[in-house]
Amino acid sequence: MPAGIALVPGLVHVPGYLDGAAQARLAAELAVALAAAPPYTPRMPRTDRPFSVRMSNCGPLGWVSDRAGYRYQPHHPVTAAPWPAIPPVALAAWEALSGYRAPPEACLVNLYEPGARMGLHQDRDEDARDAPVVSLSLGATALFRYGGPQRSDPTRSLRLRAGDALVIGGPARLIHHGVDRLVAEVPDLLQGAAPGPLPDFLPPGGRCNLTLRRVTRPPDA
Ligand SMILES: O=C(O)CCC(=O)C(=O)O
Repeated sequence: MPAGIALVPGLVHVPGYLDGAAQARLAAELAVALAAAPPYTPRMPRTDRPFSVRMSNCGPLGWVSDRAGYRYQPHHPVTAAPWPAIPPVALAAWEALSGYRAPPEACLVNLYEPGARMGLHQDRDEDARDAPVVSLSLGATALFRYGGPQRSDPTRSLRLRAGDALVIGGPARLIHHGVDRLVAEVPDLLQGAAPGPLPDFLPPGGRCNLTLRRVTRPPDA
């Protein structure tokens, strides 16, 4: 795995994992995927309240939420079309960072406008919890919050910037985490490229996060 910072055992931050050129390639690949699987507004189970984040997915399975609950399904909840393939740049990140023996099956795409947030939660709808979740960020910086396996565990925050990767695995696989808010920052010139035009799917000041997940247990080798 490329050098990263272990924030707690199993939670590894790799700042600037994607350089400017790789971010641009991923954004171009995602633009094609999102044209096939348009972002939509998921709703909370039971309350039916809308998320502030818009979502889409790539891969054989996609994570969805609606009044009936959270689940993975092979098709888009609005268009009913199968999800498009996982972008090659994201697949390469999984191969480099996950240390897992099987490919990811879902790539959840979260789109944040300024003002959007994601409450503290665990990623626990996957059967293959021995696989990590691998996160990649594009666009604006997020104030990411993480705690422990118990909701009441103390939390800390971390700035996730464009190009950063975060691996949530091992003893950290079931930590609570979320996004408090986006943070307006001067673009970080150390990321290797001048910031280019925002891809069409990102509003001004917006952010895109991808999380790659293995959902089903792979057959034993
Ligand atoms: O946007 C992020 O960095 C966090 C995304 C997240 O927590 C999730 O997709 O489960």
